[in-house]
Amino acid sequence: MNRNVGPAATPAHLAAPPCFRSDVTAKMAPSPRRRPTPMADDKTPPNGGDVYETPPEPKKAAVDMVPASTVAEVKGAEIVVNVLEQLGVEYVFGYSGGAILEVYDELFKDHRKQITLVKPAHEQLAGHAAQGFSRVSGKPGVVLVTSGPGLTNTVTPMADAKLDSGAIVVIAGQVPTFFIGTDAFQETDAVGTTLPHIKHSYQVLKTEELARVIREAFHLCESGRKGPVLIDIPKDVQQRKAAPNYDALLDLPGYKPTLRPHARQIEQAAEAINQAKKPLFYVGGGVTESDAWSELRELALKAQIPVTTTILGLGTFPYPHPLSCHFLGMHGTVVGNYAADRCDLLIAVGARFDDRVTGKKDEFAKGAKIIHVDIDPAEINKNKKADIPIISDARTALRELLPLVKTAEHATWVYELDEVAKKYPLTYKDEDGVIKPQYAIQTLHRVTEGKAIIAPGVGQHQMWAAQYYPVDRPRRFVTSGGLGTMGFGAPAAVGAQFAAPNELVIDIDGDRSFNMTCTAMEMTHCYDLPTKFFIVNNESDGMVVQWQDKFYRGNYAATKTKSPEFVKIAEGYGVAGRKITKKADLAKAIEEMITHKGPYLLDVRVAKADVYPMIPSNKTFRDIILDPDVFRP
Ligand SMILES: Cc1cc2nc3c(=O)[nH]c(=O)nc-3n(C[C@H](O)[C@H](O)[C@H](O)COP(=O)(O)OP(=O)(O)OC[C@H]3O[C@@H](n4cnc5c(N)ncnc54)[C@H](O)[C@@H]3O)c2cc1C
Ligand SMILES: Cc1ncc(C[n+]2csc(CCOP(=O)(O)OP(=O)(O)O)c2C)c(N)n1
Ligand SMILES: [Mg+2]
Repeated sequence: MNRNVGPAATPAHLAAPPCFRSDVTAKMAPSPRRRPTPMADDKTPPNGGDVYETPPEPKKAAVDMVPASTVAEVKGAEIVVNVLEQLGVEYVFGYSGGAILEVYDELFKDHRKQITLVKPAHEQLAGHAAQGFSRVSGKPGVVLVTSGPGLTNTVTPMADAKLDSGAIVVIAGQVPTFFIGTDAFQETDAVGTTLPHIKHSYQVLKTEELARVIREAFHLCESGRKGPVLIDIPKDVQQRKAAPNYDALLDLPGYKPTLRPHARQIEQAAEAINQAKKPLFYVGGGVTESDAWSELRELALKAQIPVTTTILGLGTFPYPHPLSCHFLGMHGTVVGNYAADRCDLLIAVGARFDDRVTGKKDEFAKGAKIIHVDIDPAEINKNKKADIPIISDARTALRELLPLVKTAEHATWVYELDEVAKKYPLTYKDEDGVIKPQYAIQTLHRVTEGKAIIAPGVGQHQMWAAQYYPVDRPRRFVTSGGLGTMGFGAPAAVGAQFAAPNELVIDIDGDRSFNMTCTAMEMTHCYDLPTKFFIVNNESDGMVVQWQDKFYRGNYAATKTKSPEFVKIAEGYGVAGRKITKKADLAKAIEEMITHKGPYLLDVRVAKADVYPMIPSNKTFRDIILDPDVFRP
């Protein structure tokens, strides 16, 4: 906190940079990953194909039917809730406290029927639940917290959403403007604290600005490359009255996501695809978020182009399928990684060449020409040089490619990959007498017929879930990829359940991940949700144990932990449950779990195992480690 700013300071002297204050025209803060638009060649015009996305018209609220000048003044808190209603918000995930009490009070007035507040045990859970909701529904998830600890507890979900391009809007209370800078009770510099972890943030210093700022925040959150947006609202701004202007124009001159590709780049890409002998689609979260999966399928089938996805792109292409190589990367399939290694054209769509995918960057897809379709220019050439960059929404780019790409067979290439897939399938050595974790997830997949929405924690179980619980549609594998946040699964599953109330939603969790956020069970009980918690319990931080075995002489520093009795904890939260130690009991127990009407926890005690295949960090496809119990050297 800046101690030079005394109590007498006016808001204009605050430490926050002007672009984050609502009393000046909002401008995009330069994101660390925002860089100039790269060009395919010097003939490409700047901002090739640039299209300004017109912000959606706000829905009219009853109060909005009369001109702003004649509208009675109302409290800021009322404006906040009115705008949320106008934007169609149905769920808000949050926890109350002094600095946000005004908004909570308004939200709970008798006439308010539209928005349900979902209250978890901790603000971190609110953030992950909002992300789970957003991933499954495609709409922004909304978080409402108090200042100080309420806000700081949401930093992890914001960082998580930032790395995975998740759409959450966090509305936080702040101490009154006249206390800002005084180390007041529960004061934190919300904008400063969260700066690296958000797409954009606001501190609203004038009640008159609230309506515009909230609408702008939602627009920023869900347009272009999605991402978390923070709105910090001092208490007196919530309390003061102003005439709401719900129709105020959004003023974002510096924010113009490029949604349509440049025609020349599309032509170049189509030509490269038509000439390629070994093309490969490498698709990620951008295809999920732009809902481009039907265009992807159409194009892949038309030109017989094999597809591999990242774990954030799971479900964008069906698996199993003759053209599917499932997912690639550190724990991806042999065939997915082989395909990336041997292709002559890599068509990356909405994927960001993350190191968990590429390993050693210089060696990744070394012999291939690269087409890179991404909505964020900063991603182009960031990790891997693109021969043909296409800055565009994935769906639009694929649509425009479709008529230009010729029907093709690529039979030799597809056959080659099929042979590799047959020779090196995803497999493990099963054993009687113990439950192998892979077997547990495979059995879950079989009994549920692969129909569930999955939200894993982080660790080995997450990778096995990706491998052995294939989903046939996007938005059904909700995971923390970039930040790898243990504890994500349980609250994200609850958020996903709100988005899909009639679907089977399962948190496939690790014992240690679940232990971090198992209080999420409280929400299932309080809001009458049927969410299931499937704990792959190896009584350890299994993923870390695996690394300690491989790289730290098996020195299990702080990674073996006796598990709590999760069934007893579940009981305390009103959640039914059962512990399974025998393989023979597993399938029946899963059936019991899914037929049970309410929430249910299955604590499955599994044997120690390693995740294979594995390409160690910063290594190449040639360094891939296969399961020694299956593929004997
Ligand atoms: C223990 C652990 C192990 C992991 N191992 C693997 C692994 O083996 N394989 C793997 O794949 N991942 C793995 N991950 C996840 C990994 O860390 C990354 O999160 C993931 O690979 C990134 O996926 P993505 O490239 O699809 O990127 P995302 O983070 O989903 O980024 C999406 C990209 O698409 C762009 N985009 C967004 N919207 C649009 C749009 N509308 N149109 C066009 N572009 C758009 C964005 O700008 C961005 O570049 C692991 C994670 C953990 C925790
Ligand atoms: C919040 C957080 N702390 C630490 C880590 C580092 N980490 C990654 S996986 C893992 C162990 C996960 O254990 P568990 O949830 O039981 O899953 P398992 O690997 O055993 O399947 C740890 C500690 C992390 N990703 N997130
Ligand atoms: Mg574990």
